[in-house]
Amino acid sequence: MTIEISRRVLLRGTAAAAVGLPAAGYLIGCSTTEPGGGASAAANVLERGREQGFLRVAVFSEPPYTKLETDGTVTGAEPDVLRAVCQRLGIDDIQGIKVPYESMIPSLQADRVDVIAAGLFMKQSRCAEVVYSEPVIVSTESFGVPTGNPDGILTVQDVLDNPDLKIAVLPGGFEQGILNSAGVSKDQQLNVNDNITGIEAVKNDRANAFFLPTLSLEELAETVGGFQLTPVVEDAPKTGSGAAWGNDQQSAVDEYNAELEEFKASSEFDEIMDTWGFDADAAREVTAEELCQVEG
Ligand code: 6CS
Repeated sequence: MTIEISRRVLLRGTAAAAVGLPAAGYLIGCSTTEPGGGASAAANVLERGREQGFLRVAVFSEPPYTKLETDGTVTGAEPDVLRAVCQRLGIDDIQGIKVPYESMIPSLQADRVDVIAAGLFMKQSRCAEVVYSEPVIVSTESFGVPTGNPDGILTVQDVLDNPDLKIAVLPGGFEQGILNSAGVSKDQQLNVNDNITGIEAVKNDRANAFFLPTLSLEELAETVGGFQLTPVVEDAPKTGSGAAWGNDQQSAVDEYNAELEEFKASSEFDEIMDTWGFDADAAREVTAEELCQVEG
C-alpha cells in the first residue's frame, strides 16, 4: 500500500525526518515509519501535536471536503476546521498526506497518520474502529450521469432493478458501502482510483453513473464538466463527518470536542463552511452519536 506524501511535507525535510518519514515521494508499507509516527511519542495525540508542531492528517483531495494544493498546503472544509481548532489547542499546523478512503482507518491504526479529516462519513462500522469528533459537515449523495440521464438513474433501487447498469465507485468508500448493503452485485460496480477517473468512466461509457457526494460532483461539474448531476439520491442514507482519531484517544477527543464546540459557535466556522459550500447550521444540529447510527 502506498501513501502519497504532500510536497510540503517533503519540503519540511527536518520535520519529515523527525517524524520518521522518508524523503521519498511515497510512504510505502509500515517499515518506513517509527511506531508512534514521529518525533514525539506522546501517547496523547494532541500532546504529540504540540510537541512536534503539527499533526499528520489523512486526506484524499476531493474538493470541497479536502484539497491538497500544488504547494503541499492542505485545505478543504474539514482540514480548515481541523487546523483552526488545533491552533486554538496550541498545535501550529497540519500536514496533508494523501490516503485512499479504504486505507484511512488502517493508516490511523498503524500510526502512519495522526488523524483523518477527509469527509470520512460516519457509519456504524467506522464508528466502531475510530473515535469521531463531533460533526463539522453534513452530506448528501448524487449520481453523476451522462447529460439527459439516458438510463433514468435516480435511486439505488433503479440500479438494483437494472443489472445491466455499471456504477463507478471509490474502493472502500461510503457509496460502495451503500451499494453493497443494498445487494448491488460487484459485477455492477466499477472501482475507480479518484474522482477524475470516475467521471471520465461515465463520459466514455465504461460506467452508467458515478456515485459520489453531491458537493463533490458539483465541484467536478465546474472543473471537468460534460455530465449531469441527479438530485439527491433519496434512498441513500444521509450522514456527515468530523475528524476521526485513534480508538485510544478518547481523552484527546474530549479536549478537541470542547474547543470544537466553541469554534462551531463562531463566525469563523460559518466562514469556512460558506467558503466550501456546506451548511454550518446543519452540522450544529446533529451529533456524532446520531450519525454513528447510520447503517453500514
Ligand atoms: O466517506 C467516504 O467514504 C466518502 N467521503 C467522501 C468525502 N467522498 C467519497 C467517499 O466515498
